[in-house]
Amino acid sequence: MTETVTIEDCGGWSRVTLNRPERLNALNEPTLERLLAILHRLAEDEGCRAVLLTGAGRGFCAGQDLADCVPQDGRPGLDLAGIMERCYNPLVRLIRTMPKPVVCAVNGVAAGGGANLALAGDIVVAARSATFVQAFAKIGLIPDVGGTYFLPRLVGDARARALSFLAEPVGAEQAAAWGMIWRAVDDDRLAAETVALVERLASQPTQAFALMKRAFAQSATNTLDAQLEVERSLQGAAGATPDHAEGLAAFFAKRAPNFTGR
Ligand code: T3D
Repeated sequence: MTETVTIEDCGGWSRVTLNRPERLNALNEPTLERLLAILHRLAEDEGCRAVLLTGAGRGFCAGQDLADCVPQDGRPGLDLAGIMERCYNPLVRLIRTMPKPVVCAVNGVAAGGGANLALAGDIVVAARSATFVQAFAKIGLIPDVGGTYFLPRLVGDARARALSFLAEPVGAEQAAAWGMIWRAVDDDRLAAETVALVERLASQPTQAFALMKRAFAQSATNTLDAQLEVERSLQGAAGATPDHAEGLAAFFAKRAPNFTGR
């Protein structure tokens, strides 16, 4: 049986691929459960120091599988609040809190929850032909999967509202120019560039990255004073890591550091 989400151990990092290309990698509940299980495993795996999330075929992810939303044979359609509680919200929280970087390689259209799944990544790189569309209004829904949180913070309130109300696609270059994503690259360079990026991240101080994620998570709602206190506390933890000692030793020895992720 073909898995709807595949995982490859690439030696120090892992590639996770959404794999329902005939549905533009739309997410049904078994797919979401498998994605969650894989990411939980990778979050715990100390041998995995970075994660690459991408899609098979011509799309990154078309969001919720809408076939499951339609009432059929006397069965009601999907309980939207329920699947958010069971799957989507834990997925966003997990990506944001897992103690290693998650890079999203957006290989094609990212729509609805698929767009916001991409934006949950720590670094988002998209193929130049990829588009991001807050498709929700077209089906009478509101942006979810973190959309109403991520979008205003990334692109500002005016653009967040227009993107949500109009449900118009944004191209990768525009998304990069607006600061919605890190970078747009030529389609035929996406795989190589994101692999190089994840390999680089996987050789860096993983504990410091985990602590950075905690600091950024808190900065969204903190005052400057509160955030300075967060930085003080987390820097204390970073300063106690072997990778900090290695970074210092490498600096004074004028050599490249050999970070172990501890
Ligand atoms: O709690 C909750 O609210 C639940 C969570 C919700 C989060 C959400 O994600 S809600 C939003 C769901 N997603 C959408 O509304 C996007 C729907 N798809 C589209 O608008 C378009 O397909 C795209 C803009 C993504 C791409 O358009 P295009 O023209 O490149 O491709 P296409 O021909 O529309 O799609 C290709 C196939 O994928 C097609 O199937 P077919 O005709 O070849 O058999 C299409 O039906 C299928 N597909 C695309 N998106 C979905 C899908 N099938 C099921 N669910 C989809 N979301």
